[in-house]
Amino acid sequence: MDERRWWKESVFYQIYPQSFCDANGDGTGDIAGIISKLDYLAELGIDALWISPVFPSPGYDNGYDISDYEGIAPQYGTMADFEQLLSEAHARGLKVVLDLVVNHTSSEHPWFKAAISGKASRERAYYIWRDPAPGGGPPNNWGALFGGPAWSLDEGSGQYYLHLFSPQQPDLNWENAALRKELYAMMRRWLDKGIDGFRMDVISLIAKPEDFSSGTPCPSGYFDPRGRIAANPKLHVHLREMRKEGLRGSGVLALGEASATTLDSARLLTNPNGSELDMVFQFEHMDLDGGETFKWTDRQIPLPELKKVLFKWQTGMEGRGWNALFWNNHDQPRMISRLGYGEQWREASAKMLATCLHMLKGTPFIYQGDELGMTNMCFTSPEQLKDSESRNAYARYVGDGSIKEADMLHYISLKGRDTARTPMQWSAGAGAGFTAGVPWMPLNPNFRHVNAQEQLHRVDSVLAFYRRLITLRRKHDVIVYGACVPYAAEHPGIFAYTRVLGEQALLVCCNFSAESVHFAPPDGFMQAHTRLLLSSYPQSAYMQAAVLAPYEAVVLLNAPDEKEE
Ligand code: TEU
Repeated sequence: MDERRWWKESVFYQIYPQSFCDANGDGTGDIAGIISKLDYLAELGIDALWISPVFPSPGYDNGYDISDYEGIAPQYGTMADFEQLLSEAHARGLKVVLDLVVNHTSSEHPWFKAAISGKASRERAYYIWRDPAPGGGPPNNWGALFGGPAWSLDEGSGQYYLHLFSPQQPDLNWENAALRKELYAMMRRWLDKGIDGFRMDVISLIAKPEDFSSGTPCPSGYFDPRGRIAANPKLHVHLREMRKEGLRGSGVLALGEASATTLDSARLLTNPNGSELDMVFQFEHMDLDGGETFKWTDRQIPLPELKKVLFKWQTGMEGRGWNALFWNNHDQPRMISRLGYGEQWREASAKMLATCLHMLKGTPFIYQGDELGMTNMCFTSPEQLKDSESRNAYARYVGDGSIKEADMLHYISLKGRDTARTPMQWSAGAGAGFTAGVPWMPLNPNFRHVNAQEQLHRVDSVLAFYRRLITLRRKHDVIVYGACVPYAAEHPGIFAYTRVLGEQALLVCCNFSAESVHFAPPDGFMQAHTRLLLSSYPQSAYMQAAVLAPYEAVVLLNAPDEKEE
């Protein structure tokens, strides 16, 4: 069995602070708002919080452009507020994991300001500079993720600096030992405050390869260098050093956002001896409806491909590493909407998707609002868009006439990053209970019927279902440590698998269709000691007739030695 670790046995909850809860009425969420909801979170049953960045930032990328690693942005509160959040979370048994963005800083960070002031500055080498291409222009054809080239010109020196995301997010040069030392010291200061770990933003991209040559362009017109960068073996060298010096060895959670990472690399990154990271988010299943190369379509994720990718990661990581499991985050649309499930099936499909995810092997992450069955936003005007990726894409493709305005808004509502960043829906009242002021981004109009207040005391609510699901994880080791074995992998409408740990076995069957489906269990799952551990419906016909209702998920348990509670 894998070694027991607290973060394997936990359910995490991601807070996007800007949209979580606004205590001071300025329309933007804040730390005091998070504190006010800690009881709600503790009652949900989660174990740990991942808090998206709350550091000072010009906000070009909603805090993923940090201008001071050691402070708290005034819009969120003060360091004293943060310390209170930490101690109140700990008092409720909740661990706190901070978002750490060390692939790049903000262009407003004092390091970058010094670096761009002249070639002689000490911090110049903290960033990545290249001379123009021989004929002039950027050094290669690499594209930035938020549009345009990955290089911007520093007119003073005539050199270009690298930015994989936006020009306001210059990439740090991890080859520079003085920079690494500063970063590790900063991490240790946060650990000294008592945080429990870091979620490390695009950590797979910190080690830039020596090969800075151009590559084959994507439909955007640029080469996407992320695969090449993530494959650089130097990444593992840096992470081992970071583990020793920044994290002071094991014990502190290092959760990596590993975009463009292969299975082989993820096995190294999360190898069980803990020398690098503990677990990673991989994105292969998120890329199935367009990927990062061209997401502005209405293509949907085909279930057979979704299963294929997730099973590859389930079986491929078995005994070799650890997966972080997620359907949603602040960069991804809501999975219910992404799969095209309408209002009629919203609650049923929310419960089914939750079951499917939480029963896989790995650590499940709930993104704020998942537990209510929140959906994508339907944007009707470009003025409503806040995210630079969507705004830039809108300007480019509507601007050059390649995509019609209404179509682009539709694609952005389906796939853009703003669509899951609408404020948390706490109640049907003014401001959805999120704010007493004017919310920083539009509320999803469905807050009047999709909200926490309505679900708190309703026994068949999505929220109540999440509580049951989370409780199960604590009771059955097989949910945490059982190996995942795909079942009926070719079935077009059902996502099914078993989990096996010694004598214990689970069968998980999830109906991804709006039809009732007869679906026979594998041998050994209709024994005297088989019981229905969970169904997402109040009454299930599965044990009697092997029939799954539309979007029903069931979990069966074979536990010969276990007594019925
Ligand atoms: O995201 C990195 C990343 O590569 C993707 O998640 C990407 O933002 C998305 O697929 C674009 O469609 C991280 C953060 O989670 C994101 O919010 C930041 O904008 C980005 O890094 C830069 O810091």
